[in-house]
Amino acid sequence: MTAPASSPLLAALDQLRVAVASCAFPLELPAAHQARRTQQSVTDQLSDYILPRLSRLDAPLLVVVGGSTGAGKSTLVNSLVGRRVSQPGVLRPTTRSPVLVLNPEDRAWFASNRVLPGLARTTGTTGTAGTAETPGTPGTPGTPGTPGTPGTAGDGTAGNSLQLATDETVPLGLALLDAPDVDSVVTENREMADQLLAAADLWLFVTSAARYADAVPWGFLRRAVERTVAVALVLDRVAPQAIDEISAHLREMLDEQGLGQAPLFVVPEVPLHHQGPIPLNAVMPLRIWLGNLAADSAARAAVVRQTLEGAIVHLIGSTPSLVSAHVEQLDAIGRLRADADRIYRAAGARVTEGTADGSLLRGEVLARWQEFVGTGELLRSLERRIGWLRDKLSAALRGRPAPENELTEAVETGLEAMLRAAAESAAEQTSAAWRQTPAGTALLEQDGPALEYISPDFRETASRAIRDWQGYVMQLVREEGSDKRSVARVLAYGVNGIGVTLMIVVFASTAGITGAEFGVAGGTAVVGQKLLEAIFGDQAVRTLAARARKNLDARVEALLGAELLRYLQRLDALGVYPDVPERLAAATDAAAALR
Ligand SMILES: Nc1nc2c(ncn2[C@@H]2O[C@H](COP(=O)(O)OP(=O)(O)O)[C@@H](O)[C@H]2O)c(=O)[nH]1
Ligand SMILES: [Mg+2]
Repeated sequence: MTAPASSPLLAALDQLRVAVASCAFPLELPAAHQARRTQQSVTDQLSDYILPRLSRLDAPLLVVVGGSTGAGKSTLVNSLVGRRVSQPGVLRPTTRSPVLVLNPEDRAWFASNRVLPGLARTTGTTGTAGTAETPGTPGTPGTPGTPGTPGTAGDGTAGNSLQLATDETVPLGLALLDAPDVDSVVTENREMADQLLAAADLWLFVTSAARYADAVPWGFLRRAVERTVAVALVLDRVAPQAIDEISAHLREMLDEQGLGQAPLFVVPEVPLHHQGPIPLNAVMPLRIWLGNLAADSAARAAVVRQTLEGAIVHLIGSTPSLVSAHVEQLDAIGRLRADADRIYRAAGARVTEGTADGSLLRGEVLARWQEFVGTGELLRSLERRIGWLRDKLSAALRGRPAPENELTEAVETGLEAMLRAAAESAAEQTSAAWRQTPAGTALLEQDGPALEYISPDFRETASRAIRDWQGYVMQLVREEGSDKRSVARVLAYGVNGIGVTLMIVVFASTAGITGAEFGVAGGTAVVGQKLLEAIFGDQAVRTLAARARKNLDARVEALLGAELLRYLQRLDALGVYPDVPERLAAATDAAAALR
């Protein structure tokens, strides 16, 4: 086999890796948990095994020795090598850094970060032959709670590291990795075992006479079958008189599970001296088999091809579940977004309506307006005595010490209260809508601004927006008043008085201007309407009112839009992108076509 460093398949799988990495499952939805695991295992499988292996098909074979606690893995590795490279013993369920034993000439390949790039390499104490030996501890497997023991092989705090041990006895082209127990009580160990087996070209699965029927190892073996990983088995620690019976039973089980073709080596249990090695003759068949495999490049290539193809097929088969889990996230986010959008749009519409239908012409605003134009009396006599009213009005506008300022303030207060009520109710409704799902609830409870309430600076922002609008209305009046025909009258009534009158007219623009049904609000505004018409003419008043209204609507929309944005930002921050499913599906198809 050659080294297709830039093969199309390699490029396609690298694309697939990128696409898989761009999937995101931040919301707790039904498929999320499994999808995160699948994403992790697919990513690991690509970077730990498929990509490095595919880029160097002729690289040394990685044989991972796996199995349950106490099966005899470490002892077996030590016995095959002929010295203690990995610490045996089951007394210390600590995090262990697995030991990789290899021929010194294969060192470059495994020392580089091409294989298992996530694991740092350590070399034990001296970096020469015998490095992984445990100084001063033969026969004393140590006590729990001494993780600091210097130089303890295969032990210690470096959970995410790989310990390299070189030895001439390891055949060139083949490395043995003593993996943590697949059923370790330490989670990190189990996960590490999982990751290492996923990086193997060949599983050397060790089981013991006492444990060969256990469920956990069989779970692993089934996975190997599923992915067509090359597997060889060692039935370890069998009492010599039970060898026939137990190996026959195990063979039967292997047949049933689709592993009938896997080589099986039986190692009889013999008394060991201080956790020492198994006598050489007991491991000789296995040692010879491994040696032959290492020496036969065609056999090695066949093992690689089998495991690699199985891994790629499995990988390609697992991306649809990632696509659908990502779509599940997108759908949930879409619903949350739609809830927030709908509620804030409705709130905006309510404010727009409320600032036009006369609702604002109540309470303080109404009182100030009446004070501003005179008395309620004036309103009642409006229809008959419009000319007289105009005189009275102008007197009122000129004669009083700026009552329009109080009216302007009342308008600001009234408008601010209306906006705030709308924003408060929208925040309440949106959080209630989000609370209906666990995913939405989790989002609300995330760190950050409390979304159940309006923004802390809402009142201030709203007041500023209203004052800016009032300033805009005054400016409109000033501009309109600069016209020769009206300048005198504008001066007579005062820009502020006319401006605030225009506001009142805007607030009743759907409520009475058309005439037929004057409520209090309509009647109230009609006075202003008549006044403005007298100053500017009907057409100009209509235009002014329309411009003032448009400007107000835009400000309301901006204010509520900023409130809504807080929710949308929280959704955006999840990093679930809509183009991912398509890209992942395309990358999968591309890889599948090249396989
Ligand atoms: N008598 C005997 N003891 C063994 C044999 N293999 C392993 N052991 C002991 O069983 C314990 C666990 O072995 P170890 O190699 O650490 O198993 P691992 O957990 O699979 O790595 C150690 O105390 C070993 O000395 C064997 O063939 N014969
Ligand atoms: Mg061990």
